Amino acid sequence: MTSSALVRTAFRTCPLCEASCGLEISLRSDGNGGEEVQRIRGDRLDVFSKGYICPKGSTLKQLHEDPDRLRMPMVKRNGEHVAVGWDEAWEVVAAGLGRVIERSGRESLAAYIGNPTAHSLSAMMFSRVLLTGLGTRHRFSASTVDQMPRHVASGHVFGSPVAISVPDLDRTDHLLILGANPYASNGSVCTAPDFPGRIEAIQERGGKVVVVDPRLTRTAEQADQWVSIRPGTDALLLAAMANTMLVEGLADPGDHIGAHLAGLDEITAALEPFTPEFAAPVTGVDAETIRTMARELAVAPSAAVYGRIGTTTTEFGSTTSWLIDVVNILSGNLDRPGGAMFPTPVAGGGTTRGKPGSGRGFSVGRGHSRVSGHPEVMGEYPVGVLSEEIETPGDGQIRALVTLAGNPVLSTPNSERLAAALDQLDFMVSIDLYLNETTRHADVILPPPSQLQRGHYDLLLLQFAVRNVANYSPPVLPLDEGQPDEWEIIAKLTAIAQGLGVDVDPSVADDMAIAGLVRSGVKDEYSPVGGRDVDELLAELNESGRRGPERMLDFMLRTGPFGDGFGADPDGTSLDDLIQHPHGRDFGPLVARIPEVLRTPSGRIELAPEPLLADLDRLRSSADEMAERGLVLVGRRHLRSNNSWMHNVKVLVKGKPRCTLQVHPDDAALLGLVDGGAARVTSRVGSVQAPVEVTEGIRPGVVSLPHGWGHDLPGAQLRVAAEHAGVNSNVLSDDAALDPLSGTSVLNGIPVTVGPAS
Ligand SMILES: Nc1nc2c(c(=O)[nH]1)N[C@H]1C(S)=C(S)[C@@H](COP(=O)(O)OP(=O)(O)OC[C@H]3O[C@@H](n4cnc5c(=O)[nH]c(N)nc54)[C@H](O)[C@@H]3O)O[C@H]1N2
Ligand SMILES: Nc1nc2c(c(=O)[nH]1)N[C@H]1C(S)=C(S)[C@@H](COP(=O)(O)OP(=O)(O)OC[C@H]3O[C@@H](n4cnc5c(=O)[nH]c(N)nc54)[C@H](O)[C@@H]3O)O[C@H]1N2
Ligand code: SF4
Ligand SMILES: [Mo]
Repeated sequence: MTSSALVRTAFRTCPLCEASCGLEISLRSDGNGGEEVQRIRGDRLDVFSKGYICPKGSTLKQLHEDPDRLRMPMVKRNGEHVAVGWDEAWEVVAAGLGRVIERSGRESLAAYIGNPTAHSLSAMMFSRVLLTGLGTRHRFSASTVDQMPRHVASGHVFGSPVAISVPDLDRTDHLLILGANPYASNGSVCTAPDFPGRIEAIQERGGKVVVVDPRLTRTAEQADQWVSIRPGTDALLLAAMANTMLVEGLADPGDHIGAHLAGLDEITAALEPFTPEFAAPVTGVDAETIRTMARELAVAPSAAVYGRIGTTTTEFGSTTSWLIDVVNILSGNLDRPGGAMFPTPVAGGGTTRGKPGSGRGFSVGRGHSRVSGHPEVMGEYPVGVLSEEIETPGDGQIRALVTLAGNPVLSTPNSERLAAALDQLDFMVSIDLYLNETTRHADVILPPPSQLQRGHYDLLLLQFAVRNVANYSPPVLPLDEGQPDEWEIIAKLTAIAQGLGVDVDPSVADDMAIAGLVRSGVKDEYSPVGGRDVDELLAELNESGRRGPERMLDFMLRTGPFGDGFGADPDGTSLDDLIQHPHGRDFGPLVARIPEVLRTPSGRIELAPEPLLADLDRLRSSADEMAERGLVLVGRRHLRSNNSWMHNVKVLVKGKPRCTLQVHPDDAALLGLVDGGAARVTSRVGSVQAPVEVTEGIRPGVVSLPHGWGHDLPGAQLRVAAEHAGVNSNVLSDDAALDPLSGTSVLNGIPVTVGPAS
């Protein structure tokens, strides 16, 4: 057999973005008794993605083989990172954390959980273990530079922060997209492989697609209508659309919703001032366009409103997310085919556990951040306050930080301040694949295995999928000699932080976690295993010999809405069942879930929750000031990027530089900028220099820089990325600017001044 002979084909869900495409991976012999990846392409038989793949999917091979990807722990000695063995790394971690806990207490520990946590089964399952084990309230994550406003709105309206409706893409007749560009991002908080194809299918069946965005994106180009909006003003646009429906008698939530709805009168009154004429000068969208958008949405046979990053990372992020629900409800489109529907996640999620139809509801503020007093939201604080919590002396000052799959130095606001703050820490440990802009500050970096060396199930993202599907992928390649699995690293770090010493077996934390999971299932009288014997269930789970995330997943699948219920439904699913289905299992289109999905104390949809209603006053009184704003900065994404961390893959970064400042020709003339020249962009907190790209595809008064660049910082080890460094747009985003309801940073609509670079 030659070294290139095909050995086998493996199937795996791509973990790189939220689209969850199925991959077909051909493996050949590596000539040393092992296997290597020959080729990756879309899996045509995948029940959800049907062969779709984007240019990033095939780079799992390059990521696995990247010489810069860490294979050994790194310890910082005299300012330089050196590779060490695992035992030695654990010693340094135990000493470092131990010292800080002894001197300053557990409240001086902090954790930052980054985005790829959502794309790793290990990290999803064990980040909770870590956060509980650290025993600190200083918890931060990428959620507060992302989707937290969506959770807050859903929490208030439906009673659970994960009761999030998604557009029923495959059946809708009318799709209104605000602040999302799925042709670049492949969709977010709406899991839909080949999102572009699903948009085109709406048009092919005679439907209409409208895109609201300050930039003429590829999605807007494909759409039937582009509505160019002034950044940060979507809440006003939506309020005026809702106002139109109410005033013109077009508002009809439908019989299926009506009986379960509270707050219709309150919202009708509260929206009265938000006429299209009021919204027009602020949004830059004329009143007649707003009215037409509202009418078309209300009369379409079915319609759905969908908003993402351009709506959440703004100063009215929560209110905008809420108004999306309001418009979906008033137009009669919530919870019906072709409208905005709630998925039924196969591996039981927050909306399929506990008593159906009502619950404790949602609240925030179980604590406040020490320095600025921002309320806790979903157990965490705004990442925008991380720097001040490190810098400000006093009780509870952060002295040690754990990062898990995060790169906050590039991804969170006022980056230069954060980078300086990280240097003041007594100890920092990062679980990460790379020595990058953030982990260069760490005393220890603990590398997980590559994506291809881990099992996978999209536990989080399948909760937001446009079909009810399930797909498990076993590891494609074995672990390297001596390499712990990602969950073992997290579990061991947790145990060490708890003072259990460096010799602790990660299985201890794992066994505790699975027992806790089973106990909570047994305690839930609505679970198929409610009231059953914990030990008996554990014994049955253990028959497979599984541990770690796979054992937990098996339990969640079996007790989920399609599960075998440990005997209750012999035809139901389980991890064994999914292993028998390497292309996934399809449990069909979304189904109506009101009222059972609700978790509000009233058992109703709370259309007019108090905190959001109150925020309408802030919106109204900000309108004049918003209308007068000068030049503002927004972000953007590119299909070949993935936040900050895939710029070390050559095939993705080759070609002309993509980290450019987009400027409208009118502004370019006014500001003295030329295409290909350099601009200086300055905000309240920072200043960067970027190459200018003059384009008609952006609204006058708006400039755009993508985030996740700026790979020229000393101490990182990203050889390819360093040659395509770009600039970090988050040097400009203001850590003090946030949506007060969710603590989410304002990353779009940042006031800036721009001129030629001197
Ligand atoms: N290729 C690629 N895919 C990705 C990622 C990536 O970095 N690269 N990141 C992943 C992640 S973590 C996420 S959260 C998702 C995000 O997914 P999307 O939300 O689709 O992200 P973007 O492509 O940035 O689209 C946001 C759009 O909002 C517009 N916008 C900015 N300000 C405003 C505003 O005030 N109002 C309106 N209406 N629009 C505005 C921007 O011009 C931009 O076109 O993408 C995921 N997928
Ligand atoms: N200006 C501006 N800023 C933004 C945004 C924007 O639109 N505009 N978008 C925001 C959004 S939506 C998000 S989600 C955040 C992302 O913010 P972060 O999550 O902080 O940053 P990422 O760039 O995703 O970096 C991920 C890190 O995880 C590591 N990593 C990758 N895979 C794994 C893995 O499997 N395990 C482990 N342990 N580590 C891994 C990478 O090496 C990298 O260090 O950025 C936000 N920042
Ligand atoms: S769209 Fe997302 S999930 Fe699909 S191949 Fe590309 S990166 Fe992977
Ligand atoms: Mo994100």
